[in-house]
Amino acid sequence: MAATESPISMIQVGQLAAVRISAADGAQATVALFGAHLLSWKTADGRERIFCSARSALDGSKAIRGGMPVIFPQFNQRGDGPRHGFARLSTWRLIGDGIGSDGAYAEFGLAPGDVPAALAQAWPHIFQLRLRFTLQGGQLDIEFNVRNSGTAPFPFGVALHTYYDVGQLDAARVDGLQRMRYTDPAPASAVQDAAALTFTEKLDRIYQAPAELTLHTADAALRLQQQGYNEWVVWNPGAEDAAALADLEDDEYLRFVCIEPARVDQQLLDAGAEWTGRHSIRC
Ligand code: TA6
Repeated sequence: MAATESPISMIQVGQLAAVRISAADGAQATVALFGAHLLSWKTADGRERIFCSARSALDGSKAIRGGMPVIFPQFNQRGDGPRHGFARLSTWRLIGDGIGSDGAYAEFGLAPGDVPAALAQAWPHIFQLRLRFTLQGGQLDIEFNVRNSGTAPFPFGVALHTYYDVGQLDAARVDGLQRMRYTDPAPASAVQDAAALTFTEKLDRIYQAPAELTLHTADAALRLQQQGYNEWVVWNPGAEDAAALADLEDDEYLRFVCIEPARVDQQLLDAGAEWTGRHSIRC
């Protein structure tokens, strides 16, 4: 691909407009403008690394089930707005693309005018978000930036709620969490004894984060790194909760694990200040 050529093309997924980012070596990602939501990431060998439910809405009527939902400005119910925030329910703008030394990239932006008024009511602040996906070979980098463009501090939480396609859940394990403290939704905290985290039943944990961990799938190892965030959230709904989710096939929980760099509690960002979280996934 010539250096001047754009790495992106516009496509449609379901009823959603999406951006396909193609690196020169064959790596490819698809990002819906609705939510700036990563729907697919194929490493240069052509393998899909991301899970997206066959039953997901793809029409903007509700959040996409799978991929990489962008959680902002609140994690789950830790705020007064919609669960997991409005970013995954708003249509972002494509604000840039190109090819750099780290690979092909596309960048998306969200500002108050892009957010449906009813969703923004509980969090009426002046902000700018930028989200950049950069890919090449077996690596995907995601940079999230929030700027407070208003005149008063505001609180925010953030997470990249990534659904990894693990092939078979019983083959998945996560290394790097031994001796790490975690909470599940119940506030009590515990320390992980096991060297590896495996998935035998519903699991929903928030770990005080080491900077790096490794997800082993049926046939690959993915090194996950984060910078700027505070936690890793690890989630699989298990059989019972999966069956209660209308936008997930009953047996699809057997194919994915969510691992999310996160800042689960809302923290203040000063007027005029910005915050950047970096996440990199290497296969
Ligand atoms: O990140 C884990 C979590 O907060 C879980 O508690 C779980 O319910 C999940 O997110 C999915 O949330 P959603 O709103 O997408 O159904």
